Amino acid sequence: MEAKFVPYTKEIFSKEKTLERSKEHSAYMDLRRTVRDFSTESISEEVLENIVMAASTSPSGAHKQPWTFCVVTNPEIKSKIRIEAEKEEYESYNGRMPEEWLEDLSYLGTDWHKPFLEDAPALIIVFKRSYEIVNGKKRNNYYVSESVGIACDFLLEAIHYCGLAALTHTPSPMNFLSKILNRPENEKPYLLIPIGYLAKDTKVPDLKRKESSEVISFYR
Ligand code: IYR
Repeated sequence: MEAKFVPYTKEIFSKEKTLERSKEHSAYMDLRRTVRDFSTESISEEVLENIVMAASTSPSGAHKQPWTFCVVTNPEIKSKIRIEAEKEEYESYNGRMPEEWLEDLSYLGTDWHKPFLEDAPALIIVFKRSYEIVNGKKRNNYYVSESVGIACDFLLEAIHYCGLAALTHTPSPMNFLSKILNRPENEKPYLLIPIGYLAKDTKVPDLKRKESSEVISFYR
């Protein structure tokens, strides 16, 4: 395909405004928390679609957009997912995860029970597509994990912006999702994201984020 460029511009702010916006945005992002308690209040399909389309604006290797977002609101499918996830998680919490891992998780208070998989009005299951079939032939995608990871980040930010909450859930292993959702061979489950409004009286772990000095090294 021949390169074709089109004009592009976006709003430019003064230095002061740039600083103000950087502070505002950082504080706003700091308000996002991972939650595990969702209200059963529904979310419209239009909202869900807009959130996914925001995620799909993410950059990707060779602009292949190597992702599929399965949006599950069907209660029977959610139940099936919960049953299979809990089977795997039961095994993980009872022998598959080493002591050190369980110790690192203990402050989260998690166990193999996953009620949020039914309570949350929607589950977004993100699949990564390692290749495409074009005219009967395999065509590679590139930097698939990085691309899909960034798209999930956009998804989480869109969810936060709408006043909704989410959990980045990775039942392990996740192959059961491919079966339940009948996904093609070129797709592998990447992340399961329950999304919804906060349940009343939601509590989150009292965690602290790292200081800037712990996460940034400036090379001036
Ligand atoms: N997947 C399990 C365990 C778990 C692992 C990590 I790393 C977490 O940050 C949280 C949980 C579960 O969902 O309970």
